[in-house]
Amino acid sequence: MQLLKLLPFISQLAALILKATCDPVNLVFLNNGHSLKLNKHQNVRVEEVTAPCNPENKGLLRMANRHLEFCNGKSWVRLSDVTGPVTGKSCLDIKNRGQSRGDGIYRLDPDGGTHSNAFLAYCDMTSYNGGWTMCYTTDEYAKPKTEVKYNSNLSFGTDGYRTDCNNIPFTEIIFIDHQSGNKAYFKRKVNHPITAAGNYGKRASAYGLWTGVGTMNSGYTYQLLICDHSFYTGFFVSGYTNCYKLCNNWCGDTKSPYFRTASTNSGYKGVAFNINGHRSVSTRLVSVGLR
Ligand SMILES: [Ca+2]
Repeated sequence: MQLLKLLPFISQLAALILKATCDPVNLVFLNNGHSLKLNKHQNVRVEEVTAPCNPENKGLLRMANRHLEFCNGKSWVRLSDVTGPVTGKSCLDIKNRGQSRGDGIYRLDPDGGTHSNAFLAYCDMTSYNGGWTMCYTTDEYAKPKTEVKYNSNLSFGTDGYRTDCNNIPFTEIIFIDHQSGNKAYFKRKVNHPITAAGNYGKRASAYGLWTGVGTMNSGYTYQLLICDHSFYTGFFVSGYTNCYKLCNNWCGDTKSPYFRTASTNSGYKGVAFNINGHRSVSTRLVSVGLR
């Protein structure tokens, strides 16, 4: 009975903690199976208890060794292990530190220091050994310079997913075609990381040549554009045909494979994944990520 009395107070403390660390969590306050209305600014305390974790105590919270734990019906689980997303400078940083929990949402803080400017991002921790900070999913346009807000209602793999890739250092870029499941990534030949911030609009020669890996024509070396131009926005990879492209000048390259989202120009609509994109192509859902 004492445990049941504690439950609403315990739950509210958990709600406060979860609200501070992890937005997409909803808690329902229950006492004897009935939902409770709690007073504002109510003080709560979690105590160390000796209750067993069994199906009857599922959802119960306790303090143990100065950590908050909850009962999942079978065993006590430390809340810090399951709620607050892992934080790192990038998805690759999290992976390299051995803190990957697989594909999913993580908290990124590219400039380190205080985490007050950290944000949420989807990390692909499996494709080609993982560590990809996924920047956007779109079937048309994307503006990675300014569309940087993660929205939990637009999950990765659905049109509109976004996060802030501007300060993610990378030497590799991945394109995922959600229609076919095909993936391709490109590795900068000079193994020196760049960031999108400060590099928008440069001629592709600024980053040199890239090697393609995955489902693509291996007869090409590739080039990268990072664009925020009225003609084209977003990341853009295409073959190198003895000419480095600009965001609004694609070297008249009507042969090599393109990996791009839609141009605002009516002559270059659609989304290209491993087909020539110096023309309008069909629409398809793609994601782009960096590591
Ligand atoms: Ca920071």
